[in-house]
Amino acid sequence: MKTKITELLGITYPVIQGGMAWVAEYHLASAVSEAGGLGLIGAGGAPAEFVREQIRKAKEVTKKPCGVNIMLMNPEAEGIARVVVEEGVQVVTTGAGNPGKYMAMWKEAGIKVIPVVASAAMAKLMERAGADAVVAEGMESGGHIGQLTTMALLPQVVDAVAIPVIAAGGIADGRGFAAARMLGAEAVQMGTRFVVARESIAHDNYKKKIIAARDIDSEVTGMSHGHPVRQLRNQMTREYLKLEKGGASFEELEQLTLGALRKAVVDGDTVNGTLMAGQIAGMIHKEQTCSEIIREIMAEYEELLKTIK
Ligand code: TUI
Repeated sequence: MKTKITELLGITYPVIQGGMAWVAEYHLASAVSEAGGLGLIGAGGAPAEFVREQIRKAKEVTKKPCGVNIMLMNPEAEGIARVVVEEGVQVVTTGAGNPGKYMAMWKEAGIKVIPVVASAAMAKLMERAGADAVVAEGMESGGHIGQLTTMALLPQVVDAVAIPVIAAGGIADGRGFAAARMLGAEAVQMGTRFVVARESIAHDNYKKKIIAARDIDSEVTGMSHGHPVRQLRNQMTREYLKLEKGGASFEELEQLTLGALRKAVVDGDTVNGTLMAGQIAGMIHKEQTCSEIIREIMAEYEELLKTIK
């Protein structure tokens, strides 16, 4: 399937895997790239040298390019920004901030830069700064989110910029893919569905929680201090939201979530861990390989096209 994004990135299918902290290690990233999409190594809060190792391991197992997602709130973001240049990474996506100060360095190294944005204004800013494309991420997504839904955000970003737009948030099957294409997206990015991929190293307990989740099972914590994070409801979110409602300070709330993503992904702690997942968790019913996921979505899309005039 040809779109501006498959052309830009040299991939077979316009499907990008979200750069999920702890989950998106080289195993998942290489599997998505091997399956014809674009896999990303999610740097999350990791040290720069860990990211370098991940990039090298990905290169050992696939000849296809894997990108790196840099979470800009990570204090090590600057070091990681240099590592991607040193290791010859071809695609970088960024999240949770403005990557403006790294843009010149990345462009000079020939890296394709794709910032994740949550508003049309940010998309315009990124285009002016030299971005090759943007991911417009709606608040249906898991993890750190903005304020707008994909349905409202995506067409406004598409109208605001001339560079290709990738849709994220609330997309997990061929219907979502088709809807995103109709709203002007040249590709989709999916996170939650890939957490449950066979090649994802996420703990089985976490995968099972996503598979068991219903449409209404996610909560947004941290809204009061400007760091909204979508995750599945559990004891931790109940405690967090109770404290937050009572006016708890940022520091107090931070104590509750310190290391909680690792607890969920690595230890399988579904009680105190942060089970980041999008609103579409309710439509994910089984573990599949990355190749099965991508092929299924493409097949559903092709079938859908036959039903519309
Ligand atoms: O970054 C994400 N999602 C994430 S990052 C993350 S790591 C984390 N771990 C523990 C607690 C909290 C976070 C988990 N999920 N998505 C991309 C994204 N970027 N969504 C929204 C934005 C965004 C928001 C504001 C991008 C730019 C922006 O601009 C602000 C500015 O600096 O102007």
